[in-house]
Amino acid sequence: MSDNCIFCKIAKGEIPSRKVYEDDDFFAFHDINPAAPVHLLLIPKRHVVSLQEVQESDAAWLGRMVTLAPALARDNGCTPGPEGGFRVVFNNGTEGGQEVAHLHMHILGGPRPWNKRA
Ligand code: DGP
Repeated sequence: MSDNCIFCKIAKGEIPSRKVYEDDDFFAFHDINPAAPVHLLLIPKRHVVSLQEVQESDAAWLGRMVTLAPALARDNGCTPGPEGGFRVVFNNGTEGGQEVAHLHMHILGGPRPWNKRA
């Protein structure tokens, strides 16, 4: 955890959020500025800045993070199956469009049309 990180504070419950999921390692909540009918953020509780910092030893928890996405999408309003689906986005670093310096997966979905920003 990092003391000055807004997403660490959200994961600890120090800043309120619309939580949709929590376990020992991950926390998921609604994005405050949604770019789609469903716009969730899935974060690791450990403070990792971006994918630029991860190493091969992080593969297991990163893999688990990816496998959480479909259930979170389905359970929060994304249409399952090939006619539905969802988008995942990781922004990494300033040129990658990252504003919050704590690794997060955007999970976006719901009926089109919606803004592709994330
Ligand atoms: P990114 O540009 O990838 O770093 O996206 C950060 C996202 O985090 C952005 O879509 C807005 C969202 N966000 C920032 N601050 C808060 C907050 O305090 N609460 C919630 N729920 N979302 C936030």
